[in-house]
Amino acid sequence: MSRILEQARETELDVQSIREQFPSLHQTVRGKPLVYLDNAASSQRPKVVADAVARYYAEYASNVHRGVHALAERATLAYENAREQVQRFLNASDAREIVFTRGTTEAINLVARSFAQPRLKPGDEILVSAMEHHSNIVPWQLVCEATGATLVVAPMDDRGEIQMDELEKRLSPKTRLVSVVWISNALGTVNPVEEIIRLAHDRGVPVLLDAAQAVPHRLVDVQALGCDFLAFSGHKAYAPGGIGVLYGRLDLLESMPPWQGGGDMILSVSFAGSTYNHPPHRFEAGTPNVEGTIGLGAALTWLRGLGLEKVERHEQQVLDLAVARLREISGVRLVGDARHRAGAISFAIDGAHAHDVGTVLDSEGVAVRAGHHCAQPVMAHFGVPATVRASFALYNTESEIDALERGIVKARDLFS
Ligand code: C6P
Repeated sequence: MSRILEQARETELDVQSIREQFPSLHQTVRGKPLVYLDNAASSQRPKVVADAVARYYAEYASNVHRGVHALAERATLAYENAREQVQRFLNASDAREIVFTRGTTEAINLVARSFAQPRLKPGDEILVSAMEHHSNIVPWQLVCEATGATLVVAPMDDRGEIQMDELEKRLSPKTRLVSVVWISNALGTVNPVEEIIRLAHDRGVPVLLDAAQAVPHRLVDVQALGCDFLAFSGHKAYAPGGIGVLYGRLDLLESMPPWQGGGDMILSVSFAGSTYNHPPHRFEAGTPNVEGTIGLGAALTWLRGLGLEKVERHEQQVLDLAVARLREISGVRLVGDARHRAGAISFAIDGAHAHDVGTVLDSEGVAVRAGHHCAQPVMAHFGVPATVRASFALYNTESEIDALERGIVKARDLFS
């Protein structure tokens, strides 16, 4: 092989061999080969993750941090090893900065209840953007109701980009936290999070990043970013369901009270009062999702091993092709047109409801999501009740975009 060809291979993702690692991709749906484009909701899982979970069930299913027997010891080691795998994936400086949660939603609620609520007083402000997922809106509304603080929203423009000058204007002496989505699940917009963090930190305001749609698609380095909190879910990043992560700066986690009480989060308990464990255990009350954490560690180690720059480059090619094809289909309108986009595209077909389009695509074996994507304020901004969303993962191919295009043309011809 020539050196040039060899170099090209090294910088490219070997998508075919990756697809071999996903048994679920090799099936027919409604008589057609499956084209799975609902990755922003949940990705498919590689064999390496299923194997790691199966090994736990077959060999050492047990509780953690409790038993003294061999199986419990092995489960505890695997659980804490998964924490270190997540630490390495995020380049966090300390494994104690990794708190296991049920997902992004629980991670944001944890920060809202344990970090924000005790600090907020009437008149204080939490700043979010107009393109947040409901799980980065409602937890803040709940703490605002409880404390008299106000939720402030940085608007977006008609491309679906945050208006940065407006965001800056809304960073006031009353702002106590900025909580923004890195990549929008509804539009695919990639937000300038480095700049948002800089603007907030210049004013001494901490930042939480909702990285649910970023972690599966790009290199995440919490030290380079300098964010104070970061949340993501396993099931969108090739890992099991019901497991997610809150990264938090250690000094902040140490300053936060527990938000749920139970086993494992205590140092001592008596009826006179209890003392609390240190982070991260302080925030992990009760028996955790042991198999989920083991699967998460396996998934992130596998993903990192593939090379996230390669993953990002491949997915960008697939997404750019999808955008170019959709632009050429008359009667189809992209919803959101951000200059930096990753992971997902949203669109509407004139005269057709999103759910009907989704059903036609499903009949062609193409799995997409149709609806408001848990981002109703985004739908309201664009004046639509719902969109069709195609969202991509590292195993999607350019020929799958052909299938998407054929399905969309079929739906357009049927409904218009
Ligand atoms: N978005 C989607 O189809 P959970 O449900 O806790 O794993 O993740 C919540 C969440 C938070 N932020 C963003 C940006 C998200 O995309 C999601 C989940 C899925 O778009 C399900 S609504």
